[in-house]
Parts: sequence; C-alpha cells; structure tokens
Amino acid sequence: MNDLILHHYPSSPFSEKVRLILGYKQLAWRSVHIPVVMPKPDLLALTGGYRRTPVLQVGADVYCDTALIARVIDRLAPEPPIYPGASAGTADLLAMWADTTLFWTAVAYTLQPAGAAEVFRGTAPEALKAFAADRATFAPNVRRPTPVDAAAALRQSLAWLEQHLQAQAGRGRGGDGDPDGRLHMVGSQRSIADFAVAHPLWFVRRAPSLATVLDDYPLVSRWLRQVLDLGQGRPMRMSSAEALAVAHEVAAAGRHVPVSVQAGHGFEPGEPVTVTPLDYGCDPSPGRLLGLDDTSVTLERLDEAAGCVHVHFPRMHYQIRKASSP
Ligand SMILES: N[C@@H](CCC(=O)N[C@@H](CS)C(=O)NCC(=O)O)C(=O)O
Repeated sequence: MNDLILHHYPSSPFSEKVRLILGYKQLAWRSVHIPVVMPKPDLLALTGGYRRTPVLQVGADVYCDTALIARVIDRLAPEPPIYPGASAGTADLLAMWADTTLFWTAVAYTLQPAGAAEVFRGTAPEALKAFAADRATFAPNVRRPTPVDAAAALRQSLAWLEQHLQAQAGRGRGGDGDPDGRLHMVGSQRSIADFAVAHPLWFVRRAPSLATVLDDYPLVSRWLRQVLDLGQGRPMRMSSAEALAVAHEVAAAGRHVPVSVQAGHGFEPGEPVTVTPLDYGCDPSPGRLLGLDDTSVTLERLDEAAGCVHVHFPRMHYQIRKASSP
C-alpha cells in the first residue's frame, strides 16, 4: 500500500476527525502541515482549486473531504471497521448532522470573543488579521449564529447526545454493549459517528473556559475522553515538496486507483468539468471526468509540480458542471 499522506494543520477540527480514525486503526501516516489560510500553492497543485482541510493523498490519488477520506482509509485498512455492519446507515446519518449542524454550532460557540482569546493565545496580530480576512469570505452563505444562539444550540445538541448515550449505555447492560464500559455513538463498536461527533467537541475543548459546558453532560464527557484517548496513530512529518514528488513519481508510473463513469449520471467520460463544494469554500477544481457514480466523482488533472493526478470528491454536497468551452 502507498503511504497515506494527510495534508492538514493541527488546529483543524475536520483533520482531527481523520487523525482519530488513523489512531483507532493504529496506522502509520505521513503528516504534511499546510497553511491555515490562503494561499496554499502546494495543496492546490494537488487538488486544482479545492482549498479545504484536510486532504488525503495516496500516491497520485488525491481525496478531498473527510466524508470520502474516511471511506478510503477504511477501504485501505479495513480493521477495525468504522462502518460496521447493520449500524453503518445510522452512523452515516448521525455523522452528517455532526459534520454540518454540530460543527458550525461548535465553531460559533468556541470563537465568541472569550473563546477566541484562548484559541488564538500567542498568535501574532498579523496572523490573526490574515485569519479573519481569509475566513470572512470562506463561508458567505453560512449565516453565523450569535454567541447566545450558539450556546443554546450547543446545549440542546449535548442534551440530545446525553440522552442518546443513556439509551446506548442501557442497551450495553442488556448484553450487546461493550463489557469494558466503553460508550459508542451507534451500535456496540466505534463507527464514523464517533469520529464525526468528536471533532466539533474537541474544538470546544480548545477554549477551556467555555468547555466547562461539557461538564453538565457526564456521559458525553466520558464518551469524548474515550474517543480522544484513541490518539492519532503514528504520524511522520513530510514536506509538501516531498509529497508533490511522490505524486509525480507514482503518476509517471501510471499507478492510479481504477475508476469509471457510470452511465445515466448526466456526464460523459473524458469531458471537461469542474467540481465545486456546494456549501462553503466554493473554489472549483477543473479537470477531465474520469469517474462518477452516486458516491464519488473523480477528475484527472495535469499539474507541472504534481504530474497527472486523479482528484476524488464525494458526490453528495458537490456540484459538477460542464467546463465552459475555451
Ligand atoms: N466537508 C468538509 C469540511 C472541511 C472543513 O470545513 N475544513 C475546515 C477546517 S476544519 C477548512 O477547510 N477551513 C478553511 C481552510 O483550512 O482553509 C470535510 O468534511 O472535509
């Protein structure tokens, strides 16, 4: 198996979701730290436009969005599974709520002035200014909750999760739970739902004075400690230049994951298209359509630094458009 190369930065919640999955699976991986704000030239050499964090690279295949990244890691390292059997559908549904509603709630709550002071302690004023300017245009369609909106929504979410974990723990005593007192979001093993619900709450914990809200929800707090204790696997630092060299070498050898365009999905194999996130960070990635079905879309693009890379996105929450003729 080619090395897993994660392009990320330490303070990114969605990156933490992936790092915890790598920890759960006890995997070794290459860690490339990318800039927190634009420009990100080496990342865009791989993705062609997509700027969000994290991105997973496996040789000359580049995977955008943690919804797809988690699937790919699970395919490459199936044990222990994170989409276990009969619970997988429920886990995906819960994960989607956590990655959207819970994530934006946690961000708004944590980055209210008192929390921002803690999260950004020690950050140089110029970096802070650059961050504010970058994020001001990053999610123009997301209407931000005020701190009181966010606090109410977070408490409501935590109450739901507490009640849910109470039911889960009750089922555990009934026999199908974990005998070691481990709590799980869905079923009786870890799943994508655990990692998706954990990362927004991990972000809340970055502002200790605001994270005391978690203390009112003992089962959520216990469950969160258990998930965060899974660690991050075995990261080894790699430079972005080294990562681009890997892509170039693997691409030159023509080693890509096979994909195909299924008929009836509105696009023809080989046609020039753009793929753009529908929600925020809406930078289009152009390329030639190589793969398409209900779960993912794949582009081929030629880049001077990265070579011929295949860039994969989840199908859901992404827009595919025919590229306008030159
Ligand atoms: N749906 C995406 C969301 C990713 C996301 O929102 N990432 C944040 C960081 S946690 C981001 O891209 N922030 C701006 C940036 O890093 O440039 C996923 O699951 O990967």
